[in-house]
This record gives sequence, C-alpha cells and structure tokens, in this order.
Amino acid sequence: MIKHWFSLKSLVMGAAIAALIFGVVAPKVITNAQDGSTDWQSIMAQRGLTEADLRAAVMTYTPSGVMDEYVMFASAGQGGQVLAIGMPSMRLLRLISVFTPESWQGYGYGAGNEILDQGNIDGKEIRWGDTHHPALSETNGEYDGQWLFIGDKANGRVAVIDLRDFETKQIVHNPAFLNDHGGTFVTPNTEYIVEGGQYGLPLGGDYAPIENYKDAYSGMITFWKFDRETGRIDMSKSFAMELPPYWQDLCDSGKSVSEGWVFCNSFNAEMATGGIEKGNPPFEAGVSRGAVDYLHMINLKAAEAVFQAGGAVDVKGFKVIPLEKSIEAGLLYLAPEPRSPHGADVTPKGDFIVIGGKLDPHVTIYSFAKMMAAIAAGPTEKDAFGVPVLSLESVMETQVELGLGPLHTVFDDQGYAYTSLFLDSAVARWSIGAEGYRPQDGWKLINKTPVQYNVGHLAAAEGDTATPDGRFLVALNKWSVDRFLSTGPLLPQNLQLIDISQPGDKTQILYDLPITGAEPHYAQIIKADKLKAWEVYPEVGWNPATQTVDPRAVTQGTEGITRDGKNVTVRMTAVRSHMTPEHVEIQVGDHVTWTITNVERARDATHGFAIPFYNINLSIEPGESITFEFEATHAGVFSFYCTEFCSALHLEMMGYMMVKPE
Ligand code: CUK
Ligand code: CUA
Repeated sequence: MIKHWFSLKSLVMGAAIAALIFGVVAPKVITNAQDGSTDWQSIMAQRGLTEADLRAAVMTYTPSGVMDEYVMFASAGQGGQVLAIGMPSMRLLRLISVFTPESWQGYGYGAGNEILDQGNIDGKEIRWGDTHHPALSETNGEYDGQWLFIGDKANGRVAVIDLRDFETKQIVHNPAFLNDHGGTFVTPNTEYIVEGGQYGLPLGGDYAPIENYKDAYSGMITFWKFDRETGRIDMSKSFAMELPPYWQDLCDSGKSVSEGWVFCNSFNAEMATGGIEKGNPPFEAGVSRGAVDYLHMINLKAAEAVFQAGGAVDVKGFKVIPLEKSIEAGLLYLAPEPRSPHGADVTPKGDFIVIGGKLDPHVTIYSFAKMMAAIAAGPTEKDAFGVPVLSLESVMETQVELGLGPLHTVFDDQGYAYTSLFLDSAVARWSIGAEGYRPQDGWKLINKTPVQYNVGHLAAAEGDTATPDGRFLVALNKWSVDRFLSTGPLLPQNLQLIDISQPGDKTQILYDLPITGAEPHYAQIIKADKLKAWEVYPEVGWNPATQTVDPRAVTQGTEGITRDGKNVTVRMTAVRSHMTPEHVEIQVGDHVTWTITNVERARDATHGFAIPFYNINLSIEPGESITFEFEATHAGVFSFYCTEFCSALHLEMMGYMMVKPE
C-alpha cells in the first residue's frame, strides 16, 4: 500500500510557491476556485486523486521545454530495436532501429542496408532481432555516454550504436553459435563486450542428433573486443570460450576487486533434452529436476592470454577456446546455485555476485574473496566434463529470503539492493549487510513494493556502475492486464517508475509507461548530461556509416545526372523547400546510383525522401549525405517527395522520376 509519509500541506505550499515564481496558472476548467490552493483541492476531488498521486505528479511532471535528468535506454525485445526514454518524465525520446528495418529512420529502405547485411548469417538475410540487454560503454566502471551495445537473443548477434547520433553502426555474429542471452555486458573500461550464449547447440551451426546432446552440444560465451578509436568491434581480436552444454543465462562483468572476471548463471545442469511427444519429461520439468545448477566463474584476463598465445581453435572462421583448454588453463570454475537460477548481478564494489532463483524464495550472495580463496585452496569436485566445482559453503556469503520468483538485482547509493519478484509481482528492497553498504542493517529484506504485474528486470539510475545514483528505479513489467485502456487482446508492457530516494520502507510508484512495440527486457539509465549527442552532423556531406565527410557528397550548384552506358548517377541536394534536380529521367534497365545531400545547417531541418513503388524511404538529417542504388526495373512516372513536414512549402518539395520503357 502507498504510505502517506509526506504531507499534502507542504505539497500545496510548494505548488503555491512554484506558482508565484514560475507564474503557473491554474487551468480554466476550475470555475469555483477562490484561490490557488482551492484549485488544487478541486482538481484532486474532481479527478479522485490522493495525496500520494499528487506527490507522484510533482516528482515526475516536466514542463514543456524542460529537459529530463536521465535517459533510459530500454531494449524493445522482439521488435529488434532500442528505446530512449527521458526520466523522470517517462517521455519517449527516440526509437533506435537496430536489427529491424524502420522506415521513419530510412533504415533498410535505401540506407543502412549495409549495416543490416552485416547481420546476415551464411548469406541468409535476417531482418529482425530479439533485443534483450542494452549496455552503455564504461570508463573506470562509470557510464561514459559514448556507445551503446545490445544483443539479439534469437540469432546470437551484437550491435554497436554510436550515441553521437543514436544510430546503429555495426552488427556482428559469432559463426560458432546461433543464440545468446547473457549479453551485452561490458568490462569496466569497455575492452570487451560480453555475449553469453543460452541454449546448448552443436558448434558452428552443425547438425547433431539431440540424443548425443552431452557429447555433441556445447555452451558458449563470446568476448567481443571493442576498439574505441574506430568505434567498432574488432573481429580479429575477439574470441569465444566453449562451455559445458548447460544453458548459460545471464552474465555480468566483475568490477573493482573482481575486474577481469565474468560471472554467468545457468539453468540446465541436468542437460535435459525435452521431447514431451516421445514420452520424455518436458523441458519445463526436465531442466529443474536437479537440486542445483551452476554459477560459472570465468577468468577473462587469463582467457585473453590463452587466446593471444594461440590457445583457441578455428570454428567457422572464429577463434574458440575449447573446453579442455579452459579446464587445463584454469579459466573456468563452477559453483552450485539453488534451483532454477536467474540473473547474475555484481555489486557496485565488485565484491559480491547476487543470483536469483525462479523457484527459490532466496537470493544467494556469493563472495568474490571466498571464490578466490576456494580456487587457491584447490577445488575437490569436478562436473561431468571435468570442470572444477567449488563447494557452495566455500563461496557463499549468505542468502536473503525475499519472496516468490526472485530474478534480477540492481543497486542504489544507500547500500540497498532491489530484486524483482516475478511471481509476487513486487520489487524487494533489501540491505547489503557488508562493510561499505549497510552493515548497520545486516542482510535483510526491508520492504516490497507491489508492481503491475510480473516484473522481469529492474533498472536503476546509473545502476550498473561502480557508483549508482539511487533516486529512481524502473520496474520492467511483463504484464499490464488492467492498467491501461484496452487495445484488444495484445496489450503493452508496463514500465513503472519508482521513487527510491528515501530510506527504509518509503518507496513509491510514480508513473506507468505503457511500452508498445515489444517486450523491453532490460534497460540502463544514464545521467543525461553525460550524453554529448550532435545537434546536426558536424559537416555538410556527412556519412553516418563512416562518421566522415563522404567523397560522393553533393554541394549546391554541382547537382546533376550523368550517364555511363547503363549506369546512371544522380547527384541531388535537399534544402527547404526543394530538391535539385526535380526531373530525373532514366530508362528501364538502368542501374541507378543516387546521392542526396541535405545541405541544411539548422537544427531539426530533416528531409525525408521517398520513391513510391521502388521501396525507397530515407531520413536525411541536417548535413547528412546518403547514397543508394537500385535497378530501374519498371517503367512509369514516380513522384518522389520529402516525407518530413519541413516547411510551409513541404508538399511542393517533390519531383518526378520518369522511367522510359526499353
Ligand atoms: S531475461 Cu530475465 S526477465 Cu532475457 Cu534478462 Cu527477460
Ligand atoms: Cu523537406 Cu519536407
């Protein structure tokens, strides 16, 4: 229940003072108002609002023209995109197309095709992704606002987004594997982007009968080397590690004391292979049959050294360290986890790893110092593949009972941790009882905030950094049920903003944001002033794919159409409110290379460019130059036009492409 731990009087006083200072005028609909305070009370009464509602409104309301303090980058699940959302207003700022073509941004409709093509697998065009976990680039364990990475669970791919223009620059795929989940997570200086696999598969996309699961199937984790100079993943310096065919799940990178290590939970140590139709136990029962699964501890620093010393083998052109090599070199250790674990979250100081348990009411907290001691002491057990197993007693710090279905944990600046409780539909706040957190409280549950409904991930302001901000938490709920007007049987997900600024049991839901598009699995929230996005492209003629001036860019006065046999080159500029040239005359059978440069320098002076039938639509932002190619296959007259309402004479910003029959 909502606690009335703030007073209406102070709120109304505050509002009255704000009205005095900022000249806020009460809405005209209230006709019986005697003074300002009566207005507020009337509106409250009229709309049936409580004191808590008013506090929530004041905490989130962001007047027109006022900027948000934070930006949340949320995955858009099977929509294959990323959302940028301002906080605390929860205003949607931008959709960033990543794995899926998107016509507003002209992504995949004449531009961006070469980036989408990087995500093709074995020549097969894949034009969607299931984005799960976005990761902001970090410097010294703090978000630096430069890059954003995101994984595609369905096809095992990772994308790089440049936060100077919020556009996708690269898509990579490890050809040794075809799915992922524990990605993306960065190391504290973004040397590597971690992409953990999920469902066991034969390596390299080969066929192997499921009956040979234990011998022929593997798990996988990929370490993508990021080059800040080029702003791209360097495939030649990236490598992977073969893992046992347990289903590796969520991963996290160590930081501070645990820097150089990576931790992943897993949930099919049973190696169940399903086949309910053959009388086998179904997956949902089979993968939870055993009492424990395995936390994976990976020594990335040592793995890098093994890779650099030539210890990896080639799988479909990608370097993979075989499991035997990892065991021999001491790169991989396991420790038991309670049943059906989920989530793996490293505390801000890097000293503990928190694992949820979908079928266990506890979170289990592992101590990094104890892990190191247990490894030094020499593990006595091995798993079925010979991987050393550390005993739970030797590495566990403690367990905290939170409620039903604990999944993911994030952190604040007060020494609290927050764990999503999927089955309880609640967020548990609990105290980290260790030095540097809240030793005065010990390890214990503080309160549970009900959310609507069935929360998956949580995201906290600067929450995955070495110094979280606290203040705001977002619950990324899978179900919204009764929260919004009905949109038919398909409902949005519900992102709920929660105030976590006060200690103890004082937490409050502030705002519900329906997310349509697809399921946002995870989000990261960065202080807005760390983002240094360009207002317009730095120079006229800019090619966002290379982030340099394109030699093909067109300057005003040099436009024109040239022909070399069947090859036609169109050189065009766009400026309010015309395109030059306006007549483009070509013939069936021509191969057309068409460059359009937006020569505007005014902020937001974006021009669109559409050619009907030919499936072309571009977004040409101020300074941008785009070159696209197509075959003139069909005769006719095609009215091309600007698709962004850019001026009073926007409708006149058009031209004719006339394609003569052969
Ligand atoms: S997973 Cu745990 S709720 Cu893909 Cu991060 Cu979605
Ligand atoms: Cu340019 Cu409309």
